[in-house]
Amino acid sequence: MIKYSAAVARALKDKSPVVALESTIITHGLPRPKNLEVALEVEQIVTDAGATPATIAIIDGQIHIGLEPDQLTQIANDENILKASIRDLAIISTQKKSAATTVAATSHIANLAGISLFATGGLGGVHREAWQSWDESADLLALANTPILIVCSGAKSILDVSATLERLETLSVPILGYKTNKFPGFYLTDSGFDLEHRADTPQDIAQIWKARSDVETNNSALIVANPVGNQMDKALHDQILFDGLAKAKTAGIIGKAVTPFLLEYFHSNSKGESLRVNVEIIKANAALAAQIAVALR
Ligand code: PSU
Ligand code: MN
Repeated sequence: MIKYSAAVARALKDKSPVVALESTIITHGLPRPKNLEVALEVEQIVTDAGATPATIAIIDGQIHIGLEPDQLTQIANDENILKASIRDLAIISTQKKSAATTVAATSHIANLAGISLFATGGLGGVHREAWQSWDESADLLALANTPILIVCSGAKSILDVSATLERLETLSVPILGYKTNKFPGFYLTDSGFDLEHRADTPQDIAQIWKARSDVETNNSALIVANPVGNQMDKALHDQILFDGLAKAKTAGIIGKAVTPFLLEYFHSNSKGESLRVNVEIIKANAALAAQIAVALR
């Protein structure tokens, strides 16, 4: 079912460090044509840090782990590419469609391949007003059920972060702040919520990851939350979020379209600031994931 790129196949065979990268961020999270440029740069960052990048996507029904540059170009330029979560995988592959994979689907596929490191921007979680909409990302259940070490910059700030943290606690998904005791806020350094645990080196994180099997708590993800260095202006962030949420409501945006709609709203209204931060966090998270992968050897 899975096709590996030559580089990823070799790395897995040699048991050398591999970092999974998701594709929804490329196709539904960043504007074209910048998305392709960023995707290529992120792969280079992983390579420079001593690991092999494994971008995951489905092309014409084939699940790929590791994309060649022409395949990356194809998905980045495809305006009609689907957004696949775990439940979509068998359908999309059988029907020979193309799709980018979310955090949930990427984690699932990476785990199938025995890849334990994964870098993304911000996790999905509980949406605002979820008590009415019931909109909760499938990322949460995937994190509860998939042994993957995921480096991110917290949950997306478009979400109800408080509720997302409560759900992660219920689902027994551990969170480590990287050099911080604050849960990062995606576009913002600090979401306003404290974290109980932190780690300050890739080596310390690798040690915790390994220790999980000793106490049999290795069935879930381990979240490493890495805050952005230079955050978006808070007032600008809050204003765009307020306007975007109202726009999404009047436009009747629901389901899997909500997150891409709001991210696009940010990118179109922040004069490049949300894009700058989104790119910065993806790069920093990819670098840290590669360092942890190297430390795990
Ligand atoms: N992080 C980003 N940009 C993104 C995403 C994460 O910086 O576009 C994607 C991930 O694929 C994540 C998805 O799984 O957004 C969440 O979508 P939803 O809320 O529909 O579950
Ligand atoms: Mn949703």
